[in-house]
Amino acid sequence: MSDKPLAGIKVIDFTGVQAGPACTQMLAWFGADVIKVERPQGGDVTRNQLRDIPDLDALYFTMLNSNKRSLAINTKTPEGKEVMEKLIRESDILVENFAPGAMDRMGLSWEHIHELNPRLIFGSVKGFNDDSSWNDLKVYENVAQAAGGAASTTGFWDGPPTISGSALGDSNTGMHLMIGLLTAIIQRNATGLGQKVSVSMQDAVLNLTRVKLRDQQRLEKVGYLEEYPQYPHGEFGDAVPRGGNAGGGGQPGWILKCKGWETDPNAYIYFTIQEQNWKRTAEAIGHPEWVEDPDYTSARARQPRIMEIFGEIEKWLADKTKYEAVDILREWEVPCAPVLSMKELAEDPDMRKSGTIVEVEQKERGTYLTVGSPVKFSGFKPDIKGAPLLGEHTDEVLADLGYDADDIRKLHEGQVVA
Ligand code: CAO
Repeated sequence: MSDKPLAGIKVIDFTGVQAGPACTQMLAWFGADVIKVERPQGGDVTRNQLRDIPDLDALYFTMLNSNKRSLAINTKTPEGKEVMEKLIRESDILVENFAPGAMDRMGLSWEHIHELNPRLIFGSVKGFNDDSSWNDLKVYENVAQAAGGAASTTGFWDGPPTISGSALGDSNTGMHLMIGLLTAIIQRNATGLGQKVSVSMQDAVLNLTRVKLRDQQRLEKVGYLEEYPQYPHGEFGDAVPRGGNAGGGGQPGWILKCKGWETDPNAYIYFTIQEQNWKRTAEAIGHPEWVEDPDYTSARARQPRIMEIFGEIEKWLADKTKYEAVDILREWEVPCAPVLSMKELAEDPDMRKSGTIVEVEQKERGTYLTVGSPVKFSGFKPDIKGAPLLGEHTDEVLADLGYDADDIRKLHEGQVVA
C-alpha cells in the first residue's frame, strides 16, 4: 500500500496561472494522480511567462505544477471533448479556474459533468462569487487583493492602498479550494455523491482580512482604534485606515532599523511589545526604569508615546545586526524576527533541512529551487519532483483511457493532442 495519503485519488487539473495550479499541485504532493489538461499550442500561459532561460518552461510554471502529468489536448474539438469526457467518467476531482463562462462554452458545465460522473467533485475558482454583481470579471492576483479588503488596509496612512507580495488572491484561494475539495471527498465517501465546490478570490482574500472587519465594527462603535498609530494623536475616518506596520492584534509592534539599514534594505527586525512581557522587554532594551514609570507601565499609558518608545529601541538596535538583536531578544522572550530577504530564505539551511525550500530536478533545465510543502506530517514526507513538459504524458494517459496506438496516431495527426 502506498504511504501517500491521497493515493488512488485521480484529479483532472484543468487550471492555469496560479490559483488553480497551486491547489492541484498540493493534491499531487500528497499523492493524488494529477493530470494537467492543457492546450496543445503553448499549454498553460505561465510556461512562457517571465522566462529566465529562452525556450524552457518558466519557473512560474515549474514552481506551481510539480508532481503532475501533462495531457495536451484541444477540448474544443469533438474528439478532444470525447477524451475529456472519458477522463471525467473515471476521475474523482476536476478543478478549473477559467474565465467566467468558459467551461459552459466548452460544453463542460457542472450539470453536464455531474451527469457524466455523479461521484466527481468539481472545484472552481473565479474572481467573484456567483452572487456578486462583478461575477463576470476576469481577475488576477492584485485585482482580488483590491476587491477583498487587503489593499485598502495595507500600507501607510499617507500613501496609496498597497498590494502584498504574498499571493493572497491566487495561492491562498487555491488553498481554500483544497480544503473544500477534501471536505467534499469525505462527504462523497459517505453519500456516494460529488458536488461543486466554488471559491472566489475576493472571498478568500476577505477571509484572511477578517481582523480588519473586526476593526471596522470597533471603529463604528467607539470612533477610534487604540492599537493603530493614528491613536491618540491622529484622525480616524469612517473606514479602517492603513496602519503601516502596526501589530494587528492586542500587542503593539513595528518594523525597526538595525545596524546597516542605510545600505541594506532588509536590515530590520519586527519587534513586538507583548503586554505580559513588558518588564523583561524594558530590561532587554536597557530601560529598566520604564517598568515602574507610570508613563510606561501599562499598554494604555504607553500607547500615546509608542512611536517614541520604538525610537528608543532603535537607538538600542543601532550597533546590532538584525541577527544579533534577535539573539539577544530571544533570551528575554520578546516576540521578534529578522526581516528576511528572498536571498536569505533561499540560502537558509534550516529551510532546506525542513523541506520547506527544496532543490528539484527539472527535465531540460537542471535544478531549481521551489517552496516545498509547508504542511508537515508525522507519517509521510512529500517528495517534490519536477513539472511535466507540455504533453509529456499525453500518450500514456490516452492509453490508460483505452485508446490504441492507431487511435493515438490519428489524434496527433488531427492536432487534437500534442
Ligand atoms: N483546449 C481548448 N481550449 C482551451 C483549453 C484546451 N485544453 N484550455 C483552455 N481553453 C480555452 C478556454 O476554453 C477559453 O476559451 P473561450 O475564451 O473561448 O471560452 C480560452 O482557452 C482562454 O481561457 P482563460 O480563462 O484562460 O482566459 P483568459 O486567458 O482570457 O483569462 C484569467 C485568464 C486568469 C483572467 C481568467 O481565466 C480568470 O479570470 N479566471 C478566474 C479567476 C482566476 O483563477 N484568476 C487567477 C489566475 S492566477 O492570477
